[in-house]
Amino acid sequence: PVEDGYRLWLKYDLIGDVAKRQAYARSAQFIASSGTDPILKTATRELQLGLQGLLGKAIPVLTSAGNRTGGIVLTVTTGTDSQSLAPEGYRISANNRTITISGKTSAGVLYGAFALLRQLQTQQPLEAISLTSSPKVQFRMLNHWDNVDGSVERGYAGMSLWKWYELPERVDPRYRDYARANASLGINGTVVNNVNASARFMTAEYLQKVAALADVFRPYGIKVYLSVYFAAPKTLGGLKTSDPLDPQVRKWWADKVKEIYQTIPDFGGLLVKANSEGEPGPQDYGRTHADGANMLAEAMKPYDGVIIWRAFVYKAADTSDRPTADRFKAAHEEFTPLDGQFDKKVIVQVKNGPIDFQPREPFSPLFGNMPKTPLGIEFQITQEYLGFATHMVYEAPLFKECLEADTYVNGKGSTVASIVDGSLHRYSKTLMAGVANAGSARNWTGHPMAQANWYAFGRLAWDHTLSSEAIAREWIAMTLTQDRQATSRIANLMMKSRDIYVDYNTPIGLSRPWSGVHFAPEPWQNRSSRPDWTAVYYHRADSLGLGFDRTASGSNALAQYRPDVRRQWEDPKTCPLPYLLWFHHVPWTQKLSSGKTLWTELCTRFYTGADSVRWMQQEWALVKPAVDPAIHADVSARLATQHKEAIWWRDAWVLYLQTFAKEPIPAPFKKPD
Ligand code: GCW
Repeated sequence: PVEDGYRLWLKYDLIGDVAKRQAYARSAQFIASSGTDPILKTATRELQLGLQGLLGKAIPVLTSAGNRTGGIVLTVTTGTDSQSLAPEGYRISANNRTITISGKTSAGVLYGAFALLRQLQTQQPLEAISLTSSPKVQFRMLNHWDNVDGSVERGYAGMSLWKWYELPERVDPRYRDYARANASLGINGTVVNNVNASARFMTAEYLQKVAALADVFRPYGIKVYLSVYFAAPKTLGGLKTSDPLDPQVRKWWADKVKEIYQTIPDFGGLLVKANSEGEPGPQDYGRTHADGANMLAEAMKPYDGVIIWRAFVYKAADTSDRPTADRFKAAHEEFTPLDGQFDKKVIVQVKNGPIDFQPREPFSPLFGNMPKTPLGIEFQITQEYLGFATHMVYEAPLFKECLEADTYVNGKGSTVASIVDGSLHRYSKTLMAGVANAGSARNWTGHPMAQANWYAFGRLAWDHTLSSEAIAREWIAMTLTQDRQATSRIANLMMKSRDIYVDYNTPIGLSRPWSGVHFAPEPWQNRSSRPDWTAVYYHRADSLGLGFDRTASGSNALAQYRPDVRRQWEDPKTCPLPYLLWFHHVPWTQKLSSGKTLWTELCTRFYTGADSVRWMQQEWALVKPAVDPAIHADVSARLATQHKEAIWWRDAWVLYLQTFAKEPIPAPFKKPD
């Protein structure tokens, strides 16, 4: 059959190397697993399924190994050797010709089973295997921005995976494959509806539908969560208000949460976008984000669930009524005064950067500045600002750049990751969320290479210390090819892809050069109902120069960072080039740390960026013999589109900026494409 990408990284094709296969088969003569725990059963079945494909034969499942050796034993144990494990961690060890996968919980064993399969998929030896791994973050979640009508906000891979009109009676088999893919990465929660939420998800009718999904996900250790429409008490409940301090409103939510748990006993919790981009919220009644979140936390009190409250806020007034107003500063301004006021069930979910998932942003200054409030991080896997599903952008380096950034809140080494994983401020809850890129497209993500972004997000949510390149190589081996040369070539391509995109799209700290569509180049766009919904608000090009002054002479957003960070970034000479125009309005003819003037550096980036896509095409052409022909052709075609669009980006920016810079395009770049 034609390879269509449906199987993602769970292909389990027969291992071609006979000697290797036989060696694996000697270690996997049987699986021993007992008990009726549904997640343990899943672990057993997944292992059996994977091994059958990889080894080309059925592996018997026994309830106990007895005195047999040469098999794989799955065991949930609280014994001494699992003591150092987190609840969902696993240990894989080989002893006396027996491989044991153990965990404190059945979920741990499930993750161990997938980890063992990964060893085979990437052709690692099994004989002396010894792996211990615990997730660094407790809530590892996908956020779907999926709507009732089947559309997906910022989704580029078809329609929603969830067929609300068929549920709960018809349960698409695909839901299970979705759960398998997530469980294989350790993802343990999914918010199934858009944060721009429809109140309909709070109706009995929709809760039944969501319950049917929860039934599918449960044996994979995945809990469902829902986004809520804050004004539901009014629109759905018929109350006069949705004021979080109103007793009737509080009762409405308490009853609603009770109803949810009657329908979905292991429901994960609620995600809230409030007073952001027109969504209702507690501020509509003069209350704070903490008032709103705490009201929901109170309703959640009898249950295990959590309240995840988003910090993605920027009031329109912030940009007009104060001379130093700056959207960059909004979340920090609204949320840091509330530190310590949130109920312990609440996690505040913060986007990685201060603006909005731009191709390159500095880390959000909220990280480090709310020591008493568990802050989760929200990344965007779907490529809203990264070329939709046509550009190849491997996102792990973007995620890592943020996670490894040093906030200096407790001195050197206070990385964003150390805040998110709870180690720095001893958070009681930790969370990493990714806005999903999966849809109804047969291959889930539209761009075949975008599967790697789902994969990388999941792997990093489990262990943020993994390197982007190691994750890329793993994914390539499991998904595309085992050819060594081709693997290196593709990994190299992936590793460079994000910088290439930034070069032709938003180099040196430019951002948001578009209006509504979020992709077409419109750096000239200057009209909107709000200034911060125009492109010119962000780049501030004028006859003198380019960039947003966020130093003390400008909006002073830099004051939200610790002195060690601020000092480096507030001096244009020491500010890293990739962030320069985020913080400085730089004269066109100013010499940069690269030795080039701003204008020449910009042209260099735009032109080499677009040229590099041609390089990507050439590199991809070279791996043709090692990759499935259908996938290869698909990616080739998308790269051709990417090249064409990279030139659009380059030309739109360069010609527009030239009207201010009044400088010629440097000679080496004046060549036809
Ligand atoms: O920038 C915006 C996106 C919106 C999204 C919003 C958010 C869900 O363009 O589509 O709405 O971010 O994160 O809430």
